[in-house]
Amino acid sequence: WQAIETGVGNTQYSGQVTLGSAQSGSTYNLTDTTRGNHKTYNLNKGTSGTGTLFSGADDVWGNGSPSDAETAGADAHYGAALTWDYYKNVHGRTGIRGDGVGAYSRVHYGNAYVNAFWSDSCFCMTYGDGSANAKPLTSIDVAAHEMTHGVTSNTAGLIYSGESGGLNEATSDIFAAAVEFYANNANDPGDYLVGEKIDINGNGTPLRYMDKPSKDSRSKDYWYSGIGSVDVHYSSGPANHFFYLLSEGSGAKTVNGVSYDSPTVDGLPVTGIGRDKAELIWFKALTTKWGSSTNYAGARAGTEAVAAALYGTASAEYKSLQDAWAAIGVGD
Ligand code: ASN
Ligand code: ZN
Repeated sequence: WQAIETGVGNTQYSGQVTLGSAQSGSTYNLTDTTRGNHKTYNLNKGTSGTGTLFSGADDVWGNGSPSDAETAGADAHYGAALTWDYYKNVHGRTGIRGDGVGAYSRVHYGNAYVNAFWSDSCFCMTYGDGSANAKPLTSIDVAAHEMTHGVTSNTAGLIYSGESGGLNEATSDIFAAAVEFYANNANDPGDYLVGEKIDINGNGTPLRYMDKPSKDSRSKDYWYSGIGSVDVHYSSGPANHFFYLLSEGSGAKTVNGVSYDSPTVDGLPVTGIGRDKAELIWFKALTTKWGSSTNYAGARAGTEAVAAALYGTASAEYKSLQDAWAAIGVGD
């Protein structure tokens, strides 16, 4: 038996936050009893198993510095909780499979490992500590990105190669941004950047940009025949770009203090419909229209079916949707 507790997390990227924890005897542990018993484990540089469940004599986790092993645990546990809350409260999906069952997180994977990943086989997500073990990949957007791989795997099942792989990656980036906005955390405000807190390039630039993906010098801005042979983290570019355009529209814009300037391949403007509607369309297409081998053309068709049902084909939303697909080179 474990009592439901509310702990305090002193995170590296998101300031002081509330964490779901449990109390067993005189010991607290990072088990989020109100979110499917999601647990967070310390691998302590190991690369297999679960290491040890974070636990301690008080319900305070981390001190904001990566030198305290609990800090990355606090960030990861917080990111998982936000992602759980986002899917439940915004889309009515309780847990990755929609069955109320939590996954688990593992932090301190390997030595100075610069990646994070979702695994279907453990139904868990795992985080390295980043360069010099000082930049753990545990920011809100990275956690939401990895957890969303679990959602995609249990819904459309987009195969992780070719165009479906790019759509799979974009889905993780899109909901990473969505969760970050949803979190409304003063230390990590919502943006259309991926990985802006973890300094993965060592010069303060983010891993990916959704307004103009080619700013990372690798991602594609527009669809073209043959994009399916590009790494999925770059063939995601057009879909990320589509989501930005549908949400915010083309041209220059500043959101939460970040400036964007989104181009269109046809040179025609796109009028944004707002992030909430764009997220709803993407989520419904993912969960009710797409399948494992959906490509960009199929993605367009699925979102059109969703938007037609939600808003009608004569609506401003439907027009913007068509314009945004055309703007990234996906015709109907
Ligand atoms: N962090 C990467 C991702 O989630 C790991 C991978 O390449 N699968 O996409
Ligand atoms: Zn990914």
